Amino acid sequence: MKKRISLGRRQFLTRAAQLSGLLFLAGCDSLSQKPWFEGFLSSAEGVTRRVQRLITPRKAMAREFTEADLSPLFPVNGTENPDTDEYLALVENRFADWQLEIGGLVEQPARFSLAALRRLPSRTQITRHDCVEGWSAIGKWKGVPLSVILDQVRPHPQTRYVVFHSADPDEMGQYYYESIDFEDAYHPQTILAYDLNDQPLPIGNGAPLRLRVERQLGYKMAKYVMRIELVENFDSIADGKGGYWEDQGYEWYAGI
Ligand SMILES: Nc1nc2c(c(=O)[nH]1)N[C@H]1C(S)=C(S)[C@@H](COP(=O)(O)O)O[C@H]1N2
Ligand SMILES: [Mo]
Repeated sequence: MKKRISLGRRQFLTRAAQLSGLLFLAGCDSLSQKPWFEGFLSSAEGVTRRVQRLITPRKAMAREFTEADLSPLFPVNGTENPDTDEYLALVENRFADWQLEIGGLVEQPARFSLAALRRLPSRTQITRHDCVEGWSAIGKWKGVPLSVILDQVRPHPQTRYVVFHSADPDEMGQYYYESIDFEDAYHPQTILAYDLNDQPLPIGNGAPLRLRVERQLGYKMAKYVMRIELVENFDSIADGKGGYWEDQGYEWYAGI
């Protein structure tokens, strides 16, 4: 397993600055004028989420591309295979025994097999993925809108966040996790994807299910999603910052 190395906040900011520098050097005028770029810079500078929301309307759709724009190969980044006994057993049976579990502050906790998820309404979108490590790629994702799942489990009124728990632990035993708020959870492009480029999601890209939340940076898009938990706050989850990388200093709101 490729290890996830913590960058730390200083290094993260340096990377962010390098990335913006690279874009300028490359003469990416069109990129640098895009709202994601402003959002990225302002988040790196610690501008509050409220101000960020004034800059980038959250209801806006992320740009969608065409088949002709697809990257020849969608990269694998971070964990390449969770490599735990539990995960390897699921792979062995081609995820026939896998079930997505949804609980927390909901009226109707539920479990969905992969077949059940595939029977639900789906959305397909061709979007660009931007990683803070300095690469982007365009891929075609198909999956079930998160809103469809949320409607079935009926969140309690005090619920504020949706947390995604992944199958991959780091060398300290801390599992990857991420979270989004309800505004993003009900956004039409927020999907739980089971296909990439018309094929079942490869292990490297998060099989059998990964989150796509298209107006945010790559680290928000949890791969290997096993369990979804609805919460009012992050107090009881890991270091309480709402995500694996957030616990190490990354911004929680990674809007682009
Ligand atoms: N479970 C899990 N999800 C994850 C990661 C990871 O290491 N583990 N890496 C994140 C980062 S930083 C990026 S850029 C994307 C990479 O997705 P890809 O491997 O499909 O390119 O997944 C994100 N989601
Ligand atoms: Mo990333």
